[in-house]
Amino acid sequence: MSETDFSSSKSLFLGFDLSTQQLKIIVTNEDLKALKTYNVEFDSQFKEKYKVYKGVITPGDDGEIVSPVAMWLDAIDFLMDKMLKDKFPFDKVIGISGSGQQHGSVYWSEEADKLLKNLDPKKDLSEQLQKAFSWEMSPNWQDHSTIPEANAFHKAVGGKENLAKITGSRAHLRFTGLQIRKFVTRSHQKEYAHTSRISLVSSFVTSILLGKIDDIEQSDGCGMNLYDIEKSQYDDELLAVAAGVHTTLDHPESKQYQQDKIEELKQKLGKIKPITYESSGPISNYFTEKYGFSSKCKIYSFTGDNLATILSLPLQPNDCLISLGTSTTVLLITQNYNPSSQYHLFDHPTMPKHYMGMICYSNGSVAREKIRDEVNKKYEVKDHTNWSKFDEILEQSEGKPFDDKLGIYFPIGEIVPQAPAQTIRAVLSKDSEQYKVKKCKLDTDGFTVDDDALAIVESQTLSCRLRSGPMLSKSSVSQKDSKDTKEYEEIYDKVNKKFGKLYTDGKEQTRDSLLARPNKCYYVGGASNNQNIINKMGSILGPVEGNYKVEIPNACALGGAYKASWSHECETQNKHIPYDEYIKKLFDVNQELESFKVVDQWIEYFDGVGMLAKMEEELLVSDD
Ligand code: XUL
Repeated sequence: MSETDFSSSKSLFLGFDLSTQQLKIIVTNEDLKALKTYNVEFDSQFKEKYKVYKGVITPGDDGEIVSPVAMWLDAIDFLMDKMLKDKFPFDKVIGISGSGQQHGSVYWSEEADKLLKNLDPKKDLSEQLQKAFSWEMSPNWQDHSTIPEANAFHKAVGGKENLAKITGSRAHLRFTGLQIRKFVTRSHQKEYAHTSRISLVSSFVTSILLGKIDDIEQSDGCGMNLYDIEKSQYDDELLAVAAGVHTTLDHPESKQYQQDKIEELKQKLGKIKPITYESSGPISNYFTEKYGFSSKCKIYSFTGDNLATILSLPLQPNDCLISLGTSTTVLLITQNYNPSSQYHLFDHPTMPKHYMGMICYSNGSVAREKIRDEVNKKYEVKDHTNWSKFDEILEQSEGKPFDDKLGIYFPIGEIVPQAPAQTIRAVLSKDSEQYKVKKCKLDTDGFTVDDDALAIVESQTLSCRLRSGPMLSKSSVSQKDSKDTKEYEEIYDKVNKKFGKLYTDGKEQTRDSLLARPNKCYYVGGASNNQNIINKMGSILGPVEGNYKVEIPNACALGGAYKASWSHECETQNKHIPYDEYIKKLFDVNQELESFKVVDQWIEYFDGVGMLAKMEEELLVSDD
């Protein structure tokens, strides 16, 4: 891309994405048009210097996975140098925002403030900030060295459901609070004493850009297991756990000592920056002098990568973004704070009083591919990676009633529901109005390999439906179309009569959660290119406003750039512009969203809903 592409734009915005394996910067203009993406891969540039593999270091065999902080500093300089060589017009940039991998933490030393303030543009960041960290590493989200800490967090508040109620998530090994407890009590006691502040990866990058330590952004702060989402403040009991001074776990020497340690951690974490469009300040001299940024260029708070992803689309309440990669991830927007240990809720990064729900499944495409291989074996298709036969089975089922056969396929242990690797199949038998979910084996009760192909797509989708229901805002359907309410009421009664009360992850599915329908469903990632798979998913999920297939290759970086331009516009108009309205303009004009029609079988699939809920009760479960 040549200079002229930038020259036709009056002002530019940058969206950063500091992820595990690379740093990316996307450039957008005042019309939200993405003009260019720059990136640096850590392994290809810094393998020698930092000894990383896929961006991380695994020091031992205790599950510890870390990234060198100095490598990220080198990446910032490297990428900006690259832009400079490309004659990128830094002076046109008026706003920067972005995303960082979630949960990772950076430990600043007592000298950090001074060093950040006095950065010399003639030198590199990593060289000057060598002494700015009390620990030179940052725990990565793949770290799983904190099992004792997870137990401690659950114990402190009476279990995982209670922790999810307070913080939006049960204890996850990667969550910052657990990492901090390990740092304080097990791995780095001395370094903790010399830690002036703790940043998340997102606030670490803004601190560098601002030349001063920035506060943690509220929505990313929900990934710590420390922040009480409903009260919008840190939870003192959880801070006590993280600081290693919890009354029953750690038996601190006195109440005063405990209080002092909680306060100390609060100071190190600093304030949580509330959801806002207001900038955190101008970019620092280091960047204006070294690269030619304008001193008017403003830094807006960065957020977590999943949170930035939802900013790349005009998502409204009850919209779902379903990412079909190796794993399946569902991201949705809701105004309903209904937490569960099986999913995550975060504050929404731009829409106050809205939340982002996130469900992460480990069994996604690999599980489907295993069945595809079996189907190909049966039909003697030589190329086992060919999807034609699998697709044909799905295509033939289109619009046909649910066939009362379902399977749960977990070739690897599953996160949601938390369960070890296993496969179960079942048929729904109806003898004189009595419905029974009867477990069966392959090639018994008429269950064939072909049925597996359909059943895996159905059960994966039904699981999303069962678990997103409680998160979607109440009565999303009945508010939209009151004439349907009676019909839906009857459906609910029927389901109740057939299956009795339904439970998901130990919680009763209410009338509202079962009848909640998504507004729009967006499909992204590898398997969203398989039209048969997403047709089936769409017909089961039954979004009232339709199904869309989207391709957003740099979603997190783009979400960051959009956040910067939205913030800038709000600041210019001096008012909060609803985020979805602001970026919707782009999609209205460009019609970039590809909608597709499906046969809506939301009602018919209530039998599938009932079946899956009953089958999940029979799953082998794994402990925490
Ligand atoms: C989310 C999570 C990952 C990282 C990836 O909870 O841990 O998606 O954010 O960068």
